Amino acid sequence: MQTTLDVRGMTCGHCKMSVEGALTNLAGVSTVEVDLATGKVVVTYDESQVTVEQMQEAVEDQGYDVA
Ligand SMILES: [Cu+2]
Repeated sequence: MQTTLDVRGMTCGHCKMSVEGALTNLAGVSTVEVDLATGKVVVTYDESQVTVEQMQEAVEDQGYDVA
């Protein structure tokens, strides 16, 4: 499965790495592509292992908002 999260509040490379790291750490997430300019985060995942809600929580735990 693939989903696109709309993440608000990322401003620099460190933000990008924080979000990428938090999502990549979730079991079931295989790839994460962050577009810093638009805030779009494309996640490829196994829906039997992880939910979009868990991804949102992981991003929010890093201090960013998911629209
Ligand atoms: Cu930053």
